[in-house]
Amino acid sequence: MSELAPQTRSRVLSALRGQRIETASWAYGNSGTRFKVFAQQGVPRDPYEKIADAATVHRFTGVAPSVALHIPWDKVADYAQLARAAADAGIQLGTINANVFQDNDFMLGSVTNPDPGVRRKAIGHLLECVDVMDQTGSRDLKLWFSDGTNYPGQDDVRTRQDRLAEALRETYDRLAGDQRMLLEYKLFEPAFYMTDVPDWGTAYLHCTQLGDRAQVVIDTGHHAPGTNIEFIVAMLLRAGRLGGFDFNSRFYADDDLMVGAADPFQLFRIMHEIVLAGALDANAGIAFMLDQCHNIEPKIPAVIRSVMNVQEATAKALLVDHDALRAAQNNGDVLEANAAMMDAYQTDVRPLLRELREEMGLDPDPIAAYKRSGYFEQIRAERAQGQAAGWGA
Ligand code: PSV
Ligand code: MN
Ligand code: MN
Repeated sequence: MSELAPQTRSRVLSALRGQRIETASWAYGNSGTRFKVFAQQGVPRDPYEKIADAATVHRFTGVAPSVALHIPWDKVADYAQLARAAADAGIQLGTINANVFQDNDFMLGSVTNPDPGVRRKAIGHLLECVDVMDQTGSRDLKLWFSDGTNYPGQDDVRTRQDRLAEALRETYDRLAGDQRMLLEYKLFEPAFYMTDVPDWGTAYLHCTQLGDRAQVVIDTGHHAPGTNIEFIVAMLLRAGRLGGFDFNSRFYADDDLMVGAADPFQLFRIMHEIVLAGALDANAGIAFMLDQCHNIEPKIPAVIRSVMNVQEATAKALLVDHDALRAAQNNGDVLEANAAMMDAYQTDVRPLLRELREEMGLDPDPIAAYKRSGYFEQIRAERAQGQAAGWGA
């Protein structure tokens, strides 16, 4: 990295210092596939212990100061007390994720269910999540609906959209102050024929009908293979409707593997669009969240690795020479334009990130520092029996 111009170096370091990545409470608990949940030692037994693990990730990375909750997986009697516990541990409670997909009543859908009583129950949960936000001080409510149908003709597509719009409207109108609604889309699963919010276009349409504080969230695992996700990023940025990301990796479907593990180049291309739009800064309002499950790998180091992968992709994106890129684009120089991207992508940014961590008073190697810290030995001894995360519960 020694050839970096001093101005570039300080610009990149300062942007990386300001980066914020939110981890997910459910990543710290047991999880698995529909075939088996492998229990791990030392996993959290309650939301307080999930917060302690998230705070540990922040302690070693310095850029993960908040943790997202999933309700009711993280249900507690007193959310204000939970927020205080988080503050005492040096982090904040972040996005509140609603869960209207794990109740028998929701077999035919939650907010799009043909039964008005079931729809009322689902909306009641969404409103309850806003009550939680009032107590935790969270800005964002993240909504993902498993709603859809398995067979053609099972229900009426447009009527279901009307029901969805009604539920979103009632929830949106309950938001106050700077609270936002993030609407997440997913191509399929668990619905196999038609999902009610399958793509960014559907999410975008609903958001524009609601108001400025309704924004689309992109989960990187929720697309058909080969989808150009960075194009979606660019489109939503241009429309002022990108609320955030659920980062993870997929080889096949919604695999929820560590971000940057399957396709680090895609992650770089996504971060390039973010940097180009000046949207990395926390003030830009894009929430960079992890939505992952660590079924077979130790959880805390896996989350640390994921945070580092996002940092590496971001550092490379920050190194793209925009002047050279624009000049090549304007000259129609295809190869030089591509070279500007590839030169940045192929740079080894790990020395720069080690330097950043030293400047921040952190160990340059967060995973080695975590392993040396004795934290795992401590939680293994203290937490005799772990609680399964939502997916495995
Ligand atoms: C659905 O697949 C999803 O991506 C939503 O964000 C859920 O809230 C989350 O997974 C839970 O892991
Ligand atoms: Mn997600
Ligand atoms: Mn998902």
